[in-house]
Amino acid sequence: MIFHIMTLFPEQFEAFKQTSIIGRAAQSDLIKLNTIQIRDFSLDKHKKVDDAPFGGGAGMVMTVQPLKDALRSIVVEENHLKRVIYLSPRGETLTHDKVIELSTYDELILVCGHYEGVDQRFIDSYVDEELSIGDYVLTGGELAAMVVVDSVSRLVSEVLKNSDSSEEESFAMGLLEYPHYTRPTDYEGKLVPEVLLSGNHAKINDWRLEQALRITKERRPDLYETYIKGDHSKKVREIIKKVL
Ligand code: 9D3
Repeated sequence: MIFHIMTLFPEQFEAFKQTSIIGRAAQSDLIKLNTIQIRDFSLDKHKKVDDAPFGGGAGMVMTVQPLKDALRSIVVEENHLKRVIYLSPRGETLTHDKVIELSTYDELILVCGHYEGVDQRFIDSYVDEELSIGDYVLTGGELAAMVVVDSVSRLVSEVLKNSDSSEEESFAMGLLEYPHYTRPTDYEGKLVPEVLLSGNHAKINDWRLEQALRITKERRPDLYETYIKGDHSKKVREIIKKVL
């Protein structure tokens, strides 16, 4: 998968490139991260990329020309399925299902806005969808783009590893995770639950499901209600009844 990131701050992606799972996956050619400095495409003599909003108001708006030319400079491989995404507080919120959907593209073009945003005509002409990462205010789209790259690329790497761990995962399964323990068995008098030391894997799985149900019921009653309404085996229904 290839991620093209259009940004005024490509340097923000340097550490991310080297240390994230892309850092490792990129070695294996599974994931490529390509940053594009939007300012390089400004035809203005001072390399200006923004201007005052028509109609007045605070802040500046990114102009169409550098964005359009930066986008046109991106070469997408033949037969590759691509999608242009503008990171924006007005976008649909990123969820696990959306991450799965995005993982089906070959190339994602992520446009990071700054200032008050970009000229609406760029969005109307070139953007396939707008994405937000949640209801809080960031200073620009860069961190949001890194969230998209991280979540999508780890899924892509995992699928190609053919690992089943994604099915076990909380948002895939619809439950929050059970608690984890490692050495030592006694930390300042706080002991590891005995069942985890028993070696009885059927019992351990039941215990973990019960814990996951309890924590989900307490912290995410919305996820809990959806989960218990679903279809389950006799064993799982038994554990649900115990937690109810
Ligand atoms: C004054 C109105 N503001 C809208 C809430 C203006 C504004 C705030 C922050 C315009 C742009 C931004 C920068 N944010 C992003 O680019 C952004 C973002 C976010 O702020 N929250 C969650 N997801 C995203 S994705 C891109």
